[in-house]
Amino acid sequence: MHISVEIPLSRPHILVVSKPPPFFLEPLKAAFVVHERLHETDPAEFSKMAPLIRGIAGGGESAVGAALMAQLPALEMVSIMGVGYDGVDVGAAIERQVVVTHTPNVLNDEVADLALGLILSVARRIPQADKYVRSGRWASEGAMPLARKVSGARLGIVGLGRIGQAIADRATAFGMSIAYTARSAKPGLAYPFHASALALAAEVDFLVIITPGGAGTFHMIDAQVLKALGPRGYLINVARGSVVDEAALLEALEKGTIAGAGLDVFEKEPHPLQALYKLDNVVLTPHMASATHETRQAMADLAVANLQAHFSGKPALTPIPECN
Ligand code: NAP
Ligand code: 8YV
Repeated sequence: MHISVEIPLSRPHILVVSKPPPFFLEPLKAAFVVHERLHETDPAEFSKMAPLIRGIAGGGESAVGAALMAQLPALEMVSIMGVGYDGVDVGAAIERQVVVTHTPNVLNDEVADLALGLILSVARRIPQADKYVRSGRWASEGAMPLARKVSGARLGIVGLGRIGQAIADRATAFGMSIAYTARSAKPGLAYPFHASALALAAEVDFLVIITPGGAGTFHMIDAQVLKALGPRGYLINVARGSVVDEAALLEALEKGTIAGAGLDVFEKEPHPLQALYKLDNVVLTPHMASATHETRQAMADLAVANLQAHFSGKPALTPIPECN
């Protein structure tokens, strides 16, 4: 028996391109006619519905390319639940006058907290210490080898934007000295500016990466930068895997060119280089810097609010800078 479902014309049709958590999907379904990954699950049905689709909702890692947009003649907006939007072909969106939005600021604290967590974890060897206790080595072998002090150390921040500044605030409370690099110096901030990641790396103990991904930052952290960071230096990446040359990083970690690394993001997710798993001087987390109930809820709320604003005739709340 064929059941035909009547689709209300008044509610805008939205294509969801990620696997959204319920607290993102449910409000979307309440406000819009949602086609959940229809382009992947049922291409024939998708080609029938495509002319109706006016919005795309996705996550920070979603790919929204020119080819997908070209199939959606009524597309008006792309709402990303995440601050990074390097999977979106922004040029193609702008050419078609499609507004792209993201979720800045609501995750600054969370990502900065994890950056500090990774610094502490890798320097104080917290994951190894946990294993040391559980495996009985404390009882059988005595105290663990000594670790590295974080308070008072020199921190370099690559990308002193919204999250970079939240990292600097936390590091200040740890008595760390702070220096940074970005595309341009920030006249309102007292921290010393270095013109490149290479120059900055040579001056610090911990180098934290918190720039956007994409072509502008691809492999900005290469073998030369790691060499400048040196055998007592640690690399922390909470930005995007593409910013770091992962093969060069692996070699630096294996040879002791740098002391260690704390990594939340990888070139091919969810498949970090397997050789990293064997190393004792890295702490690995699964791209989870914003992953708490509170922050993911705030991100989902903002991503939905952007769609609602646009489709009720108001300006989007947080368009990406290129669409402003
Ligand atoms: P933001 O406020 O736009 O700050 C980005 C900073 O990066 C700015 O200081 C910018 O310099 C700098 N930058 C950009 N391109 C650069 C380049 N080619 N060379 C040197 N510096 C460059 O962004 P945000 O909100 O802090 O977020 C930063 C990024 O963090 C996001 O784009 C995302 O990729 C990543 N992120 C990761 C997670 C995670 O789960 N691990 C979570 C959230 C965000 P100027 O100020 O001079 O332009
Ligand atoms: C999330 C992120 O992994 O905001 C970003 O740029 O990388 C993270 O917050 C993701 O985007 C959630 O959709």
